[in-house]
Amino acid sequence: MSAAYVLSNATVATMADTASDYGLIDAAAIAVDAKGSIAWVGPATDLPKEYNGWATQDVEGRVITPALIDCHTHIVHGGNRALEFEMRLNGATYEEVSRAGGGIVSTVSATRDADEVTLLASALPRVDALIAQGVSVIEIKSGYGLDIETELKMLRVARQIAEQRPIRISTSFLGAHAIPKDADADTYIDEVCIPALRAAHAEGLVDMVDGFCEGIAFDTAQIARVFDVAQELGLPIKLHAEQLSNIGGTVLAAKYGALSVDHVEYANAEDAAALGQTGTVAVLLPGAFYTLHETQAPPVAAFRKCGVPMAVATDWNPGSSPMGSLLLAMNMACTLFRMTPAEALAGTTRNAARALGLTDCGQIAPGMRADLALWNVSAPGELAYGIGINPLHKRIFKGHTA
Ligand code: DI6
Ligand code: FE
Repeated sequence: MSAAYVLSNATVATMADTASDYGLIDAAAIAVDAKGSIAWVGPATDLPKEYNGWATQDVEGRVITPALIDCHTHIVHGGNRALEFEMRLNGATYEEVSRAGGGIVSTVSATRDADEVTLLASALPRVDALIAQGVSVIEIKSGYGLDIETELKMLRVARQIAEQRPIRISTSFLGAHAIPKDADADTYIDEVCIPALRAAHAEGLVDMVDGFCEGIAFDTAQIARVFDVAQELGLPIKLHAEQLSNIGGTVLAAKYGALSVDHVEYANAEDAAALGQTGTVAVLLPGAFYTLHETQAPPVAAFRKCGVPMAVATDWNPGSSPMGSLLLAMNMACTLFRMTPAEALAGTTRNAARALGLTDCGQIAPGMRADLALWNVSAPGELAYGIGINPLHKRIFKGHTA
């Protein structure tokens, strides 16, 4: 347990629900209590007397934001797909690579072949790269096992990461990610995916349930069967939807009160309206858009109009988004999708927390965890502006510099 302290002389982007844009406070102070929570934030001149006795750290005018949250990753996986990258650049499409037995299925073999120690050892440098950019929460999906044993193995490794590093991990069961080679999709859902979900849940390995609703993966009826079990188990859901085509995944997910729908390049105005009604977050993944040479951008203007909260994540995976920088994802969300820098930062803080169902982080406000990022920039808009620049000064995790 750390002692209580006050960070002073800061430019704070609170990203609070109640604030517009960044919720900027100049010449601000943040009081962090001994339990690692934020006790107070505001202009330093208004600091209540009760905090006067707390140790003060002058942050020399730096910008402080909530620590970042990467709300969509597949960082536990075996092998890599550099060969597939070359195939695509020689003319093959993502669907062709997938139908030729490449794509997700090739990562499945590599993940099945790797033991827990190997998987953990390959995931930790990815985690470290995100921590070095001020990330405090990472969502990690299963989905490269496609058998009961390997799905559980991936999730166990995801849980172990939080024991090895100062990071919070949220897990998503993504058994419905791809159809195993030579398998029938319906049989796979009923005989492998759903039993794997039940087993993983029984071991406490599942925080959320995800799926890939797409022509090359599972249709809405198959995904609905998985979601019914998620509901029965009391688990929140999210969905990879409308990434390559529109087959109704977004509307289905909204019906189930999903936390988020992810990718959504092919979502339309009706989809945006459905999300607006349920408060479901649209998670935008510019790394996959970029890697796949996609040209259809997600309907950001419609999301704005319908009040759909937007998040931004790396989708770090070996196929469609081998992207190890959340700051770069923010930059690309602005340049490729026309998000504003303030929306991009909300997308990796407040709205990313919401996409994970977390209510104690992603904003600088009393009662929230003191998960903070201190940046060597003079304004928060610089975070999305730089391309491949990491201006992190230091990260604070639950009150501790780490
Ligand atoms: N959509 C994606 O972009 C990733 N998964 C998904 O459902 C791709 C994963 C991969 O290609 O390995
Ligand atoms: Fe994904």
